[in-house]
Amino acid sequence: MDPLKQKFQKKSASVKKQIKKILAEHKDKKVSEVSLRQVFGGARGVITMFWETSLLDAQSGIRFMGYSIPQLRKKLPTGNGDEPLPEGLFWLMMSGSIPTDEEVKWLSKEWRRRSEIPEQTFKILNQFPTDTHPMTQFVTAIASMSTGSVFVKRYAEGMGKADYWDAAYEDSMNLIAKLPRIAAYIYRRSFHNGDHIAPSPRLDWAANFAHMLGVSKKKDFKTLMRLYMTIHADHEGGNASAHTMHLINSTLSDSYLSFAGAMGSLAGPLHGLANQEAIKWIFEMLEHLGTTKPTNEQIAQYVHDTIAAGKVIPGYGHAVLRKPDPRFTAQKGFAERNIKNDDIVNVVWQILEVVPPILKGLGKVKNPWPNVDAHSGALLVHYGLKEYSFYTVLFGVSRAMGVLAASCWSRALGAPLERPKSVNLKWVKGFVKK
Ligand code: CMX
Repeated sequence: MDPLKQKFQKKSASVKKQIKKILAEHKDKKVSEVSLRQVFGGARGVITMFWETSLLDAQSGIRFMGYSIPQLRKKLPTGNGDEPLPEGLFWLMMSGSIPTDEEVKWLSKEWRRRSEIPEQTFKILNQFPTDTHPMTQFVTAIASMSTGSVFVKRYAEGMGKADYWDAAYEDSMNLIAKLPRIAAYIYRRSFHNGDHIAPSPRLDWAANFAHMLGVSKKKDFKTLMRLYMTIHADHEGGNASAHTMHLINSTLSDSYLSFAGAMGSLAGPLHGLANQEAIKWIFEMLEHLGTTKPTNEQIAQYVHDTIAAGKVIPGYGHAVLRKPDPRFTAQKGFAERNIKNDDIVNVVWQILEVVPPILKGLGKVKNPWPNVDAHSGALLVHYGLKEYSFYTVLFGVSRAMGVLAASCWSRALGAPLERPKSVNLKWVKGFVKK
């Protein structure tokens, strides 16, 4: 058994035992009461799911296995730069402990070993017109690889429940290993005439991804990809992509089909596609104003016009967070350390001054602060990755680590089929009468 699988088996067995004990004593204690407002309002705040890999606090933001993003930047092994290797985060989410340099090196090597793409996936991708949205290509490519699912094969052979986690682990590792190559292939066929770049056998997972995208030879771009892949990985279980993954996977549908569904959720503009929408909105504003150096007053007017047109300001607001997103702050920190005098980055920082007071003034927006999607585009544009319809794919490659780690946890803990209750108007009227 490989070293990470061993650690996961031990850790998940211990968590399972603790949950059993807690449930034996407290299973009828209420964790949530649901109001009609929540039934009609997207189930905000209703606790219905167990998600071990990360927990979101409305004020302080995301913690992965208890560690905040600033703590991860200090504690996780880094690559050839000052940002953490995403391999380290995946190890942490599976084992609960910070890995050593050696353990992270092992995982980089293991993902390289598993990274070969089935031939049919390239063939299927090549059927798409090159102007097909990259997320449509990404979802299809992921689903096409389910033919290699270890879970499906072993289930057909009669695998018992106790082994589900082992098969889910194999599928998760295989899928994460393959995603950078798939994503880079989509990028190069869509925007660089199919001029593909072969993977490098020497690089870590995120640096190899940066290398295959081929937009910048700068060392900083590889460093940015390590940070980007780390901070987008997980945001507890209730966000739309994670929740979709959890729901589909609860039917014992394989990791590939479950993750393809999750990416369908990520592709909506209120969720992951907001990273495309945020930079598109900035470019449209600059074109409208005829300058790359707008004043705060000009930006404020454009914000008011956007809201008056019945649209949202992409990259701002959140369903849970009530403070600036630490993932935004981490990207701002990267820009402050590595990027000097970039017009688009400066505009992102001006928007940070202008937008929150305007959103606060509307009186209905619960969180006027920037989220993860407000900054990422400016960093990518700086390094030459300007084709913003691709940005949600980058988010998706990273998100795979969190939701697939969580799916291993679900199988190890014996999570059942998910099946909440819905009601109709007749039921609601009867309920209100009572
Ligand atoms: N610009 C303008 N209006 C906004 C807004 C924004 N950025 N954020 C919220 N609002 C509005 C809502 O549209 C809603 O208006 P109505 O009552 O007229 O429908 C009102 O304020 C209340 O919304 P809320 O309770 O504060 O926020 P929700 O939990 O309903 O929605 C979110 C959260 C993220 C969908 C919303 O803030 C939004 O649309 N933001 C812009 C899109 C975005 O950046 N999404 C990415 C989120 C992060 C991610 O998942 O990747």
